[in-house]
Amino acid sequence: MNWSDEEFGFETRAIHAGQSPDSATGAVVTPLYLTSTYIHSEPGVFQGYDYSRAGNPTRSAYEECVANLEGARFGFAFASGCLGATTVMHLLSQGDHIVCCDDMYGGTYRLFEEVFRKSGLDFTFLDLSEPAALAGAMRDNTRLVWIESPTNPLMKLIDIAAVAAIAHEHGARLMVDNTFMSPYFQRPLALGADLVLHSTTKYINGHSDLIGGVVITDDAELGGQLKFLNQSLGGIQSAFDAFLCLRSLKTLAIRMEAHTKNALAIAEFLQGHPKVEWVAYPGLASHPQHELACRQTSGHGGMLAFSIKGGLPAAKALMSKVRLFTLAESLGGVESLIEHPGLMTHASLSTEKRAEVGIGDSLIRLSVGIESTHDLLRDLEQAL
Ligand code: P1T
Repeated sequence: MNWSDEEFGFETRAIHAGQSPDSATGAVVTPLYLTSTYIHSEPGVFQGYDYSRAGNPTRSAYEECVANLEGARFGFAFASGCLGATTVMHLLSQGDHIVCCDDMYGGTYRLFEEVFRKSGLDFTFLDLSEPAALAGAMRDNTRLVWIESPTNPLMKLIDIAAVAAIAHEHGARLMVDNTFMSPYFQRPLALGADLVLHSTTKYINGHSDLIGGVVITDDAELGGQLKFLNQSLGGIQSAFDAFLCLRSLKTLAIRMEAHTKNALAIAEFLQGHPKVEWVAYPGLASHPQHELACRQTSGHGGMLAFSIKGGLPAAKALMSKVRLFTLAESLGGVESLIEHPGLMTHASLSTEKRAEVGIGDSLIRLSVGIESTHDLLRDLEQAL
C-alpha cells in the first residue's frame, strides 16, 4: 500500500505506514523478529534479509514508517541520536567544513568539537537566528550546515527555508535535528532540508525506556550512502528498541498535542510569576520568533526554558522542591522532567563557551509531560 501524505493524514500513516499483517501468521501487529541471521536457499539467495546488521524486518517496518512521517523514502535507525550524528559525519571527508548553530545539545557539540575535529573536520558555531549570518560563514569547503530548531536549551528558532536556500546556493547540504518538534509539528524536508535527525530517545519513543536515533532523507544518493554507512559502521538500533519505537509512533500525534497543551499553560504561568526573569517558549507571543514558530511549525511542543531570579542558589532550591517534575536529563517522555543545562546536559561545554552562548546559572529547562495540567502547575507553584 502507498501511504502517501496526499491521500492519508499523519495519524493514519503513523499507525499503518510500513506495516501490514504478518504474511506467515496474520498477526496484525508487526512481529518482533529476534534473529541475527536468515536462511539462504543456496549461497547468496535469500528472501530479502541475510544478516540483521544489514536489515531486520521489525527495524525496516519502523524505518519506513518514521521516514514516511517526515515525507521521505529513506530512514535509518541507530542505537542512539549520537550514533546517527556520527554516521552523518562519515558522509564527509577530512578537510570539509561544517557550519552549526551555536546553541545545540551539549553531546552533539562535544562529538563535533572533541571527536570529529580531531579527524580533520572543521566546525564553525554561530547564532543562526538571523539566517543572513550564515552567508558570511560559508567557505569553498563548507559541505554541511547543521541546525536545531528550536535549539537546545535556549529555544531559539532558525528559519529552515531561508537557511536551506543559503546552504544550497553555496553547494552545501542542510541537516536539521528535529528532535524537539517531531515530524508531527515540523517537517524540515518540505522546507528544503536534505537530512533530518531525531534522537528517538525523546518524543518519537516518548516513554523514556530506550536510547535511539534516526536519520531520514528523501535524496536517493544520500539514502544510498547512509545505507552503506549504517551497515558498515554497524550502529544499528536493536530490533526490540525498533519495535518499541514503531509502537510509540502510533500515539505520537496525541502525545504531542497533550505536551503542547501543558507546556503552554506552564509557560503562561511562569511568565506571570514574580520569581521568574524570562520564559522562552515558541508558543508565547513574547517569544522573539513567535511569528516564525507559527509559520514554520504546526504546534509548539513540550519544551521550554526559563531564567529564575536569584541565580544558582534559587535554581537549585527550585529543583530540590519539585515533587512531580523529576530532576533528570533527557526530554520528550510522558513524564515531566526538570534540569539545569549548565550543570547537566551542557556541562561538557567550557564555562566560557556556555557564557558566550547564553547558558547561565539561572537557566532551567523543562520537558513538560502529559500529566494533569493542574497537578503540574500546582507543583511548580509550591516549589517556587
Ligand atoms: O541521547 P541521544 O539519543 O544520543 O541523542 C542525542 C541528542 C541529539 N539531539 C538533541 C536535540 C538532543 O536533545 C539529544 C539528547 N539530549 C539530551 C539527552 C538532553 O537532555 O537534552
